Amino acid sequence: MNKESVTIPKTHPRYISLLKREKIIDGFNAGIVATAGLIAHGRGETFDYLIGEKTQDFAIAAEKAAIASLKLASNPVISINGNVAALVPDEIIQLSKIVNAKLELNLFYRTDDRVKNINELFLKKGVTLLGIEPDAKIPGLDHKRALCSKEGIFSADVVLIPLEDGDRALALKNMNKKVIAIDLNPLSRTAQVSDITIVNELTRTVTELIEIAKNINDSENIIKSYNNKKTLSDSLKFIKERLEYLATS
Ligand code: PTJ
Repeated sequence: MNKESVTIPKTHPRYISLLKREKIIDGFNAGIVATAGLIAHGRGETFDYLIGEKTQDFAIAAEKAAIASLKLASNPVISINGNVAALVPDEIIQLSKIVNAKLELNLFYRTDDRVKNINELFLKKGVTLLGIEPDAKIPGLDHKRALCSKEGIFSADVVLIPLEDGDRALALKNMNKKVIAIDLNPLSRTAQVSDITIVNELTRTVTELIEIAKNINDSENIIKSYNNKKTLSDSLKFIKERLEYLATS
């Protein structure tokens, strides 16, 4: 354990962001978050600054398309990694129930210890994750990150991948799945190859997805009119215009 003891006062102007950082550090100390998960989180914080640490319209459009796709799917699966387990374990369970999706552990940095720790975290919440004892492989990927479950990711038609690595996102696309990414970096390979890219922070996104799922109707039309190229373009334009405004005001 290598944890500095800090209490973040609620009055701190960046309280919410610091609380998420603490959850990631706690997750790291509990053997849930990968070392690289700390770096990934920091990169996410940077991009969150660029979009104003708020959900923007381009994210709402993608979130609606994501829920419409999950609801119409025949075998939807939500992929769980260390950062998801540390930041939104309860919310992701709630979302999976509302959209009838399976939850599958799928780690980039897969170790027996991390599998055990994340499995136990969810078991304590009454949820059995798929992918603990994998029985299939995502074709075209080397090493353990290809491991998956036949009844889950392997046979899924729609997969929600929060904070994914670009290679695996592409490998899932090559299996003809509809891929929904949550990624604050609109330039990442994951963001670029996915069918629906939610350029938004994970915690905000999952909370919003739950609310959208409760109220959505007209899923077919939402999907028909959704354009991911536009979402990515709108997110980059938003960042450009925001920086121009901040630089000149
Ligand atoms: O738990 P594991 O072993 O499966 O590993 C998980 C990580 C995230 C370490 C692994 O998938 C990885 O290395 O991912 P990358 O390639 O670092 O990509 C993570 C992406 O998520 C980056 O584009 C970040 O900007 C973005 N990101 C980080 N934190 C958040 C985020 N996006 C949304 N919300 C966040 N909180």
